[in-house]
Amino acid sequence: MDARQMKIKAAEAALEYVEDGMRLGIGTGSTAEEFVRLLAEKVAGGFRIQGVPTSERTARLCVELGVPLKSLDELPELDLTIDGADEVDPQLRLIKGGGGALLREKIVATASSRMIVIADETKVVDMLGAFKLPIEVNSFGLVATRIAVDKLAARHGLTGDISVRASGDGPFRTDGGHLILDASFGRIPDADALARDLNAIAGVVEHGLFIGIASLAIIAGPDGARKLG
Ligand code: ABF
Repeated sequence: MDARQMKIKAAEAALEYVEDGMRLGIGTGSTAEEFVRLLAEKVAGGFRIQGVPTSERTARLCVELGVPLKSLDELPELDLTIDGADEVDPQLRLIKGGGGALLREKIVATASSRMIVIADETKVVDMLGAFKLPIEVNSFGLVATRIAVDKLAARHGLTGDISVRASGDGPFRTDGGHLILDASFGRIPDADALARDLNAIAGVVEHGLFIGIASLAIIAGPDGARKLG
């Protein structure tokens, strides 16, 4: 089974949790896109859901495939969010944001009664951190924010490069117009404390540590999909 087939397996399993009439947060990334394709087939078959996308990219795909969308302001309380992740640990802590959508993903996920992660088995880790931690920052005061993040990392015993994510010949900009720092911290022994401390830095808009948000992860491997959590 190749990577795409594994993503489809995880997406198929997640679809089992989607009930007719649900208010659904819809995630970003290639695994979430497989979920959207399957969801669109259910909608074409008469399934009534209302979706809230976590990125402009996801919104475009949903419109293209006929998945009905609302804004989060129109649907501020969601039943379920289905989204991908870059890393998943045994306590269902996540690193997300490789696709640059972490702020809206976290806003939508935390507006939902439940969040289910869909991922292939390459995302499962014993400890978060091999994947660079995305930190969404305001462009105002970027240098000061980067110094504050560096100092915070040192207090947590973390070292490693912290670089501004690039796109083409300039900095990457999120849907919200912010920049992203990718921090190569390596293994993060206390992700909960790091998440709390990052939130205290004024220039940090959001970070990719999703702690206590996912209630289930559906992990697909060569032998099919399994549940974590
Ligand atoms: C998105 O899913 C991002 O937070 C994360 O980076 C991405 C994972 O992408 P993929 O499913 O393509 O591996 O929600």
